[in-house]
Amino acid sequence: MPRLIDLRRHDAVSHQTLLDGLYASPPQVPARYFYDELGSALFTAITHLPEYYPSQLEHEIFRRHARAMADLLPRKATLVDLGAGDGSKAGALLRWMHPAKYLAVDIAGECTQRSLQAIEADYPETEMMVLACDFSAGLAWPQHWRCERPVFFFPGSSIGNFSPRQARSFLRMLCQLCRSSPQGQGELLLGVDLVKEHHRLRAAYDDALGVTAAFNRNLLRHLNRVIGADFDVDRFHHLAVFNQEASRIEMWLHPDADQQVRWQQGGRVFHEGEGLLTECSHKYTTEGVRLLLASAGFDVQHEWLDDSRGYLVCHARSA
Ligand code: AVI
Repeated sequence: MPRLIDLRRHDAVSHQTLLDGLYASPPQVPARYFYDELGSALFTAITHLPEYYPSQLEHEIFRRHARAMADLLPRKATLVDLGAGDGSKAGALLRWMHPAKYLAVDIAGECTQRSLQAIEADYPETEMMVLACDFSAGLAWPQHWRCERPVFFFPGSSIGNFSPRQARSFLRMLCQLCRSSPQGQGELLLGVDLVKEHHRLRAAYDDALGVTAAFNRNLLRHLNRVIGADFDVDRFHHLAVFNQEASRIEMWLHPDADQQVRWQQGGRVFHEGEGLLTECSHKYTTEGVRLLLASAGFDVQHEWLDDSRGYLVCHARSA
């Protein structure tokens, strides 16, 4: 069973960020609250939906090019999979790359650990470990851990869930970790969803089966548990809009009428017409990705696009 190191912070600080967001105007909730057990399962279901093209396009790129990518990466590397989930996205790389270590980082560490247990035997030359943490708030190595030849793997266009400014600081932080590795250098493989026809973007976040709607509304159930709130989940509906100015999909939960919601030591009215912002998913241009990486201290080495030019995988090296 891969070792699990738990660096999650169940502290007052992350709680306070959540409460500040709930009192803000418009109210908002950090996207990490999507991912309880059910939320993680619903997200996996989303990645199988025909409308959710990012997974399909990225999969196509890795299916075609994983071997070439692996050839470009250092031998005996440490593959650091950010938001590893069940480890399936890293599968194609693991197969060709044979890294010395595979460090799967995920907030739902136990789910990841269970998934890795099932595949561990297929990669006997790779030591597997799980780091349970909310890496969006920062990433630190476990004590005494030496990260040799780091290759950060950040697929799934999760970079899009940061604002452009947060994305830059996050990538800068990765670049610093590369520079502070024993070799003074490291690599990044980044998957990014690109701007495309609006109807296609919207459909990906508002699918016909309502799986994304369930994923969004499940966040309220999760809040009911973590802060003892009494959101009436049935009274909130899912909305996905493309904000062209900010080049991002926004997911909202709108109450069907004014809703008084209480939680431990607080509460507020969520007004009809005033939604709760649950997620932003920024969509980039190829040029935008290059600029972002350069501003964070990375040099782009290679780029791979799918046939429709809707999704980009970038290989960059810390400068
Ligand atoms: C995890 N992240 C990249 C997904 C996205 O596309 O922004 C989360 C998601 N939300 C709704 N569908 C998928």
